[in-house]
Amino acid sequence: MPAFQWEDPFLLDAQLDAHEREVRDSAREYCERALRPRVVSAFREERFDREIFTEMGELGLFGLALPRAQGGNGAGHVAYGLVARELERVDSGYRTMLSVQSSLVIHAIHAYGSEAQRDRWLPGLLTGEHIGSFGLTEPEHGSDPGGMETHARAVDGGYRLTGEKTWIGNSPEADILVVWAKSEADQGRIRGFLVERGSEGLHTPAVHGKLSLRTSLTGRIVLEDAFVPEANLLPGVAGLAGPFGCLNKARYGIAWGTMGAAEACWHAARDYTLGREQFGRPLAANQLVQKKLADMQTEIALGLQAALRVGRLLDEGAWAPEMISLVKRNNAGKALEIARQARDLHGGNGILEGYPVMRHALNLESVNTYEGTHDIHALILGRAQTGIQAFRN
Ligand code: TGC
Ligand code: FAD
Repeated sequence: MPAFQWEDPFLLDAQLDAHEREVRDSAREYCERALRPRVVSAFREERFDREIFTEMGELGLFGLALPRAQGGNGAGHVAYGLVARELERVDSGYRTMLSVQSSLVIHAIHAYGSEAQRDRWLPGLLTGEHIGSFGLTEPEHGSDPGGMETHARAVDGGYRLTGEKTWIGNSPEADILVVWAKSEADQGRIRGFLVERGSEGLHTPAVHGKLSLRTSLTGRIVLEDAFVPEANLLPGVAGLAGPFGCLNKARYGIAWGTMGAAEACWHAARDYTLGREQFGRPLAANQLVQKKLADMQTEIALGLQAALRVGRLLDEGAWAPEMISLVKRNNAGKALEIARQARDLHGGNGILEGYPVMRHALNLESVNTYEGTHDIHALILGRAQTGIQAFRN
């Protein structure tokens, strides 16, 4: 009988193929060598390091789920998830960079773009030379993006876009912004537009004062009659299925990423409680503490298996969006709870920046909210099993 591996209870590693392990190991080496040393100061200073994009690009991390014929790595959805897990083990902000660039922007152009748009934008996005951004959320329309007010008016040679997007990852530095807007020329249906940096009428101020995800940049997209040429309309999709098609990919990656953050917190809590003594013995010798560690181990082992299962189904083309809602919701919520518990187990030290637990807990507050809040995914799952939508009257 094989010995129980406490840190990998269901032998996840043995369920990966050699290429997936290779991708995971190279991402882990990069994260430990290049990201971990800068994360504490980057979070403290709310510092966005643009070169992280080219570093990730050099490793081929942005094209993992894209076929080789399209310039991608062809490694598949599980490899992509494994990389998200490694990045978020260091900081959710670094995984956010991957999610936005890869799932929300590269996927949008790959899935819905013309040949010319793919040729023009994908190479630079895959290397990280170009940074992408994805504008769906508006100040008055977050969980209900179908209510968006941003609209496109057809003019000679293209469109004029007016409106405002907020909470947009990377927008202040982005070279290309995928903006979703209602097109007057298309009976008000939602269409995707590629808005280029430097477009007249485009402004992308940063959102400051975040107490969460401080290593990644968040901003607004303000469009004041901004001109977008006809050639920059994404031709392959109309309606909310467009942005949701990208969100499926990103939400799936979050299911893996959050487990990386949770593992970091669990391991930190185990190390800390083994090392610190109170009442003459290690904290880890107390039943209450061991129960918390066992709960963390259990939720992480289950969450990783679920993410792996959905990844395999994505690769096989046998998935449904609700599966992704289930794992995004569960894993983000469980990771947040684990981070809070780990912070508690560190006592007063848990609030110091030298320990990772408070930073992870703060980050996971955002992760539990973006890409569909915990409760919105509950409503998606509720609708699927009752046939009744409970979002609106
Ligand atoms: P509903 O009537 O359900 O659907 C409208 C149309 O969309 C289609 N659809 C999907 N297609 C593909 N995948 C999915 N997951 C889909 N969900 C819906 C649907 O078939 C329909 O198509 P059609 O052709 O019939 O028009 O839409 P609704 O307006 O009732 O929406 C319901 C709800 C609440 C589920 C939805 O609006 C929702 O998911 N809200 C959450 C919003 C959200 O997730 N925003 C994310 C913004 S981006 C972000 O947060 C990036 S964070 C950065 C990072 O990842 O790090
Ligand atoms: P609201 O929709 O106002 O929700 C507030 C609360 O009400 C939540 O608890 C919600 O669950 C609840 N609620 C809403 N409707 C219902 C209902 N019908 N029934 C029950 N409860 C309900 N968006 C992008 O487009 N691109 C990005 O790159 C991006 N990056 C982000 C980065 C960060 C750091 C953050 C915080 C957000 C980002 N977002 C982005 C936006 C994100 O997707 C939204 O914040 C999220 O969808 C929730 O919308 P909201 O903030 O407007 O909250």
